[in-house]
Amino acid sequence: MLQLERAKVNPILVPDESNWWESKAVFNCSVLNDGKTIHMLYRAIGEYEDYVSRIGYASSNDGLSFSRRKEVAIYPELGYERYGIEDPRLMTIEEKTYVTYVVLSNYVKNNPSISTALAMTDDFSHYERLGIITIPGSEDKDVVLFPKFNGESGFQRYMMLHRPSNWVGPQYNTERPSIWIAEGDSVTNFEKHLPLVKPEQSWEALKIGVGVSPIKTKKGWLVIYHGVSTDHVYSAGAFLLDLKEPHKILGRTKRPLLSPEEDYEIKGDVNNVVFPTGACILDNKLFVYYGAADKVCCVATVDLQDILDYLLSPACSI
Ligand code: BMA
Repeated sequence: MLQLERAKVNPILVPDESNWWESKAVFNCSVLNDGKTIHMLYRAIGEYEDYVSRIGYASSNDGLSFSRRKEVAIYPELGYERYGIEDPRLMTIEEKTYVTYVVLSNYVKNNPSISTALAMTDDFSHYERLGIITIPGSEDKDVVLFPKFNGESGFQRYMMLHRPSNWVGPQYNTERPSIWIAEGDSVTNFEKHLPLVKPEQSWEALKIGVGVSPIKTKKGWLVIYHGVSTDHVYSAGAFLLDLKEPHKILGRTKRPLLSPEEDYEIKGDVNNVVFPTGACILDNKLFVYYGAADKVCCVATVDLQDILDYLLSPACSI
């Protein structure tokens, strides 16, 4: 059974009490490796009363040691962002850097409805808002876009994975919040939504959601995701999609690759959470970045070839 190996230096980012907006919690970090620098965006909490999230920026040369910028990278600015911006996920599409992030329509404690927005950046300092990209009322988060997609016909399409929590029941052909796939003619306009991956095992029985933007490998699109059990334990798993026909699942982990075990994953602002939100490849190793217990940022690694072989082997489904 394959497992991700936690970095010895975990947690790699902890709250900074001297910086108000990230003084209580820093978690759910996403990364982008541009070949020179590993850029990171992470969710930050500076107070518990309203629990409004902001997004911070850090960078690294080795994927383990990150230096942070003092200023907030993205703060709630527009009307639809007012109650917090959460869980940034970075991706490159046609050489441009995008970030999806969750936006709330009300304070966390007032049971807000949830959407996901998209922004674009050239420098990780300025973020051009492209608006909400999910369907109103779908309670949609865990949204990532594919890097670039050439379909069977060679026709260029944009593809998205998302998790609309409200799309459950017979009319949606899924009993639990599932990972959906959609196609679009631009990065902001998606259609042809279909359920792709549904909860199957006990560790993911309550709901599942994608963690990181699909990683293009020789064997297929590698996707890391999270699953939540009925007792609210968050774990990480993976699946592999066909390169040309991403609606085809080539392999999927039956058991989690990482579950809460360490103190920093078991105890925090929300206990028992391993929430993968970022990944990059360094020296043929897959670095998976995750939020632990909604409190700190961590990383765990696996040999890229090993995880691909595993996903394509019978061992994966035992
Ligand atoms: C999800 C999101 C994440 C969070 C996780 C565990 O629904 O809100 O930001 O890390 O729950 O609490």
